[in-house]
Amino acid sequence: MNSFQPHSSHWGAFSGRLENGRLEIRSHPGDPHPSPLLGNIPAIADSPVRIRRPAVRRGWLEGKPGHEQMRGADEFVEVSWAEALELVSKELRRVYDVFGPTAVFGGSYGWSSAGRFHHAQSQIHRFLNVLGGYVKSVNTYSSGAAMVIIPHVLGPYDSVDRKSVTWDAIERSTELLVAFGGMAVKNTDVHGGGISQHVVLPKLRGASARGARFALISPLRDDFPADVNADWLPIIPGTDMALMLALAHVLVTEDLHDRDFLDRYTVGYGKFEDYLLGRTDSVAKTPEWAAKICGIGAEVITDLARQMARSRTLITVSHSLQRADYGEQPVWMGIVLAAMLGQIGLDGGGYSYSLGALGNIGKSLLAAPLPTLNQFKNPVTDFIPVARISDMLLHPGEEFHYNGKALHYPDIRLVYWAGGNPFHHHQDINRLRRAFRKPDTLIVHESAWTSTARFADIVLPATTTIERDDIGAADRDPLIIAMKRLIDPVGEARDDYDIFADLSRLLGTSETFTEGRTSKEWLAALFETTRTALAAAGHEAPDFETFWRQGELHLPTKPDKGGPANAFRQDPAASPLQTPSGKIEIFSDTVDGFGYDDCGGHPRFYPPRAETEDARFQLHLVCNQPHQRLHSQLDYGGFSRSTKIRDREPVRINPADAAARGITDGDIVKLFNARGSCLAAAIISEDVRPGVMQLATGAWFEADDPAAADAMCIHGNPNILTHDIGTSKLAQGSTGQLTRVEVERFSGELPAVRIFEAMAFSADGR
Ligand SMILES: Nc1nc2c(c(=O)[nH]1)N[C@H]1C(S)=C(S)[C@@H](COP(=O)(O)OP(=O)(O)OC[C@H]3O[C@@H](n4cnc5c(=O)[nH]c(N)nc54)[C@H](O)[C@@H]3O)O[C@H]1N2
Ligand SMILES: Nc1nc2c(c(=O)[nH]1)N[C@H]1C(S)=C(S)[C@@H](COP(=O)(O)OP(=O)(O)OC[C@H]3O[C@@H](n4cnc5c(=O)[nH]c(N)nc54)[C@H](O)[C@@H]3O)O[C@H]1N2
Ligand SMILES: [Mo]
Repeated sequence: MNSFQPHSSHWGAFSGRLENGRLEIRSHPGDPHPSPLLGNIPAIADSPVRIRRPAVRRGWLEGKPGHEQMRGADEFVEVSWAEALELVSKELRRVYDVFGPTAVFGGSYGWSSAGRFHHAQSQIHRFLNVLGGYVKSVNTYSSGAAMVIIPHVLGPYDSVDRKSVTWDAIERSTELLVAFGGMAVKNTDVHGGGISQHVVLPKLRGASARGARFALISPLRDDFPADVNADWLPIIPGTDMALMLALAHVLVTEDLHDRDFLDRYTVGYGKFEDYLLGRTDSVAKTPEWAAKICGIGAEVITDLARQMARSRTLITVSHSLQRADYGEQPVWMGIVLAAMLGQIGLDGGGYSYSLGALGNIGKSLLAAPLPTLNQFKNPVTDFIPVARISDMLLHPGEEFHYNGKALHYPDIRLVYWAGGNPFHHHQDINRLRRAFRKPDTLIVHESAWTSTARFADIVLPATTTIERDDIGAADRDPLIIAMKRLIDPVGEARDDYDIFADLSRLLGTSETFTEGRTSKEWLAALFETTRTALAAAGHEAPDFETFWRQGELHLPTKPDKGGPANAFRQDPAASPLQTPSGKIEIFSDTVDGFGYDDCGGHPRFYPPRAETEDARFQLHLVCNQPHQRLHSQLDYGGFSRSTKIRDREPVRINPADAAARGITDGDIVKLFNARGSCLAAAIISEDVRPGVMQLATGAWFEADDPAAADAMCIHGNPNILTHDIGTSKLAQGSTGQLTRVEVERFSGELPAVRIFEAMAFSADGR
């Protein structure tokens, strides 16, 4: 019998062993609430969709003019590693020599895998930096709007996000938790880098048992755990600003706002109040005004505002609220509401951004540095906000606005991706397909034939974590894990590091890139930073070999001092916030000075964008995170596939909307709007507000006709429907969470989903 070996993933620590050719997985014994996502892992070992050999797209290989138009519809030719590396290195050399590093897009956004050394993002950025740099992307799909607005009004994003109100404080002191966008436990299954203990559900239960109450503001009832009794306010998607303003309106008109707090800790409240009460635009933001917009009754709003003023109240705003048109506004307005309640910095009260979005947010900070690979410095200063990728590829040289600057899109010739899946994560896939047909060359490292790999010119097969040794560690997770190789590499798959090391040799940059180390030597070297820091602070500090033998190591945590908000509350002059005024900016002169028509000097309600008014498409589609996988990762895994119906991604619809369209449970339906369409399988559910449908992200995009300009996704990827417009000129964040659609029963012949099958290769024939 083989013994179970420790390992880790973004969705939990676990151990595994290969027994009679089958991969067996066990959750970590210290995890109180292990994630069902572990059920996706065994398929890694033998899925036909794994990439087994390097492959090159025929059109690219033959180099005929116009061959780019065949991207995504062409055949692939398998080649040897030697030939593949030769092709990649020559093409890199050509582009760097002829066009320079500003013609290389290496942003390569994506979650990659857990593991501190074989972290694909770190590896590709280090590799490209040594070669001369690359055009990068800034911010994330997760939090594109918040990362730009929060520093203007509350302080550096990191200090706000990382030092949020803790779960311990919530369990101890919160009386009312008002969750804009909810707190779906499925989201806390994951945390980037790893999570050895899933505590959110037990903590919520603990707070509930003490008598805390919860207000769930979401179009979906299951955005809060069912056994933690929350009041569900089923809001119309995209309208939280109206509700928040009305809550503020009640606080002012009933004199429930904390004037002393506003005077002492904030700037610009007066200008905001003029807007709130309608002195500047003749529209008072009353509960009656809001009710018509957000679908929550005026009495319910008034009552909630009163409860908020009476209780120790924590306001949370989810990532999802800002992954939408004008997403900066609700993030900012949540801060303003909390300031009006005057509880920022009190135990279990105030404001917390994105609490409940990821499993380690709200846990204690670590008192030791994590092992981290140095990516070196990127000499190129050109960048795009991450979700502007199609704009960049389609409109080289064109001007765009971002955070007070007018910038220009670079002219990209080569795109290199490792550890991300743009054909999962980006909006308006039909537009993305046009954009990805523009550059000369697209190189992708992948472990499986994802939709992105199928769109590439050169595909290099990468190992997954279970095929290599690594160190597992994550922000706010107290366990470092010896991630031991569980299976041999599948096919000819190689580690990203070894691929980049070989390419560096061909390109003459090997010494700098590898520093002369093998992977195992790198693990020991990276671990040493953490060991030294632990030893210096007098903590247990085993050497690498001992750690590797033991399988895991507990890291010390910092005592919970309540974060920066706490010190600020005690003495705002001695511990100012890192904003221009040192205070909470309810009005920001900086943002106002940018003069944007879509993000002004104080939070406000912007009417829906014109395209959402198209009378043909009036159902709201919520495109949220999937409960059955992490994004698109391991969509071919057992747990993810067990949730599909007739091989399609499930879409939920309210009974009234289904009945009006003659749709019954389990029907294959077609969702469509002006940008595209997809098939999905209907689940009829009262947990979805009327007028709203919900289709999770992550089903691998599969075109009905790969050559067609406007393809239909036959599998159920919502990004064929979402629009590709930034949140505002301030942040240019992704707005993928929400879109508008119509739906009908699909009556045509049902095309088979083939995206998880083995690729067919063309015989070489060159
Ligand atoms: N409509 C809509 N779209 C969204 C969202 C939404 O709410 N609505 N959410 C957005 C958000 S928040 C995010 S974070 C993004 C997520 O978007 P991504 O992070 O791009 O999604 P993943 O599926 O995690 O993609 C990671 C890819 O890396 C590969 N990979 C993993 N490990 C390795 C490795 O070691 N080496 C190599 N070479 N490859 C590896 C995996 O196989 C996978 O294909 O999606 C965004 N897209
Ligand atoms: N299981 C699992 N967990 C994950 C991920 C995953 O892929 N799988 N991805 C992780 C990542 S990268 C991130 S960034 C986080 C994302 O964290 P979030 O962005 O917060 O997560 P979502 O599930 O996209 O959205 C949460 C809920 O917000 C609600 N919502 C949508 N629009 C509105 C609105 O206009 N108003 C209100 N009030 N509510 C709205 C939806 O009902 C949705 O279920 O999740 C993380 N957690
Ligand atoms: Mo994310």
